[in-house]
Amino acid sequence: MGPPGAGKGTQATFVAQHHGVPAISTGDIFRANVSQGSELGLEAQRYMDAGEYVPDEVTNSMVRNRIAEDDAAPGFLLDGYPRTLAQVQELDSMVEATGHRLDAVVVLTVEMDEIVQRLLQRAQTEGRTDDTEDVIRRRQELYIEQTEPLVEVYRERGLLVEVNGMGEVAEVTSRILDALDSSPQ
Ligand code: B4P
Repeated sequence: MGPPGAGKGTQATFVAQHHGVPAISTGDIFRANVSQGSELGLEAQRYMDAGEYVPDEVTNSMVRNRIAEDDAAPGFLLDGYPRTLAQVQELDSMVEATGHRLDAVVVLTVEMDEIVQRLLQRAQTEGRTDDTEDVIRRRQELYIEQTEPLVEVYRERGLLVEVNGMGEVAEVTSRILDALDSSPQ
């Protein structure tokens, strides 16, 4: 977890590789569907372009299907999911149904100025349609309203691993791997 631009997608790839499990990114799956022009993509695009969350029913059923695939059987890392309380509840039921358990929830903390700088830089290099100043602001608001409260939910469950997301990418990866190694789960 972490606000938009905290480095979730960047770090998920390295951490998943290290643990030999797939990184399942809801944002990436939505973007792949958008570029394929699928029905899911057409539905997701209007929300993403406005900086809004894609509705829970759509997101939940997509994740449910993805984690049922063979490569996720040994375990998986979720990037950008859950983002709402309804998604937390759905994830609990998916985890139980598949015989998995949640080992840890990593939250990346990054200063707001740095986040805006990273996303505006990405706008120039990747041209993502949701990296404009207005949409970035809306995505930050939604994170604070809907996703930040989940940090406390996972803290109470003893699953939270807070990691400083400032600094070089490789430095942050080492911090995450060390924190996971020393987490009690
Ligand atoms: P995401 O794809 O998750 O987009 P994001 O929050 O911006 O994170 P991302 O992973 O791309 O960025 P990162 O921080 O790695 O979601 C996009 C949209 O999809 C959402 O707004 C929503 O509409 C929809 N969606 C996704 N999941 C959903 C869900 N569960 N429910 C409902 N809707 C959902 O990196 C940002 C930039 O910083 C990159 O350019 C990177 O290169 C750079 N960077 C990273 N680490 C850095 C470092 N240490 N130093 C310098 N730069 C760094």
